[in-house]
Amino acid sequence: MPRVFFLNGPNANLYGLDKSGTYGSESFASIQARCEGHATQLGLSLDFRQSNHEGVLVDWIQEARLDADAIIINAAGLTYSSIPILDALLAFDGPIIEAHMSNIWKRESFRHHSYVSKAATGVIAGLGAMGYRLALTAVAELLEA
Ligand code: DHK
Repeated sequence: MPRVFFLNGPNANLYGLDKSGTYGSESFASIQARCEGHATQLGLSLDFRQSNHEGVLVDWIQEARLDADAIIINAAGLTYSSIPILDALLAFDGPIIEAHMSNIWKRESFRHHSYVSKAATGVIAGLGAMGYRLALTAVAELLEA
């Protein structure tokens, strides 16, 4: 069964609690559970993780080189600053989907430049948690191709 790492960056654990409402009302735990259900339907083994720490995310991306066939990543605020995350992603051979809950291009200009995009196979943004499930579908199809 193909193995997918779904890596979430800083503050993703606050989805559903964020008072701005930018990320909707669904909790991170519920989003994770729905992704796990969708992955099962697609025949994917999903490892869904979140960290507030850049180095932990780099370690997980390096782990994926040995243990995963594809990566889905929402590096959250680190998307716009982290060359270490970019370098780790560039060392990964399989498909990489960059996912964002919000449409980052509709937001502040500092969110318009993504380092993650330089390594991503494709980008999904602005569709909330549905985009996460679409990312899983994309990975399933890319791994079949
Ligand atoms: C999530 C975050 O935490 C922000 O820092 C990004 C991203 C956008 C999202 O839309 O999922 O700018």
